[in-house]
Amino acid sequence: MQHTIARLKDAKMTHILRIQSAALKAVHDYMYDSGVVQGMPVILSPETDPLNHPHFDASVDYYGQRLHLTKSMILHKQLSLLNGGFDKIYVMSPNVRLEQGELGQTGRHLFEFTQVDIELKEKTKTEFIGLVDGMIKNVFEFVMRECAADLDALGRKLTVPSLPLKVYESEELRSEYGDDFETIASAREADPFWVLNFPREFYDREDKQTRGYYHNYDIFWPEGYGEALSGGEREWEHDEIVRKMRERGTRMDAFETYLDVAKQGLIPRTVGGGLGIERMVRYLTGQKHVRDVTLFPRVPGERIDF
Ligand code: ASN
Repeated sequence: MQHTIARLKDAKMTHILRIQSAALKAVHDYMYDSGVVQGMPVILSPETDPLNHPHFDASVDYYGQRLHLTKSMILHKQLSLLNGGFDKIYVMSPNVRLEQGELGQTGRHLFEFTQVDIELKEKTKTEFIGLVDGMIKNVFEFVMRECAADLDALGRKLTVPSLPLKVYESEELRSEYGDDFETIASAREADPFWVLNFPREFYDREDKQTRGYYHNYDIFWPEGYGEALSGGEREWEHDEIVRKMRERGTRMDAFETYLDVAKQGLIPRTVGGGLGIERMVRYLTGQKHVRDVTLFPRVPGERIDF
């Protein structure tokens, strides 16, 4: 409990929260000006992102139905674009991912966090990259203008990234730096940068001609801060989705409605991604761990006292 009290009383937290507020205002204003409508978060659902990596179950039984805490709103974002009246949506989406304890050390993981989750209909990854480049620039400009005193108090110097942010192929970085290319490139770059093609989830579109090439991407923060956003163009064809679920051993009965919509050929063709808010604030404020920018941090493997 003493840790929690000390963190809540820490003057540093005031600067961090002011910077976070400015960053979030810049995100909302940019989205509004770009015609992206805001949806509300889903917290419990029979269907959620399966996450293609080991983690613990976080679900409850409610009136005989198994409901999962949201791991990401990917599937809901996609289906929300069935509406013909808008073609861009974002959600400030809380996610619960009961990660294994080792991830508590990365500085980037909380088992409860929030992402700005964005999805665009009938757009390409190039258009998504352009939109997010602009959002990041807007955040830096606004935070640097509004929060100069807070940044000073934290001893943090920022520079507005030059656009377009650099884009690398993951293979290109792997051949230059080896398997740990994410860490090495993040430590070497001066501005945030994009990396394309990470074989990952069933919903990220795999190239039909060049099997194994994924039309997806991550953004990395520089100075060794690591992953900031992940996303991609999405699969929309039922048979491709089923094939990839089988490859990953995904339980198809946990995606009944999604697969039903896919079978009817109704999954919209979309592209999107989610940017971790705590990770962005950690970078902007120059803190060591996402726990340092969070009032009530949930760090993998650690007991929560409040
Ligand atoms: N938000 C991510 C996306 O849009 C998914 C995730 O967080 N796993 O691709």
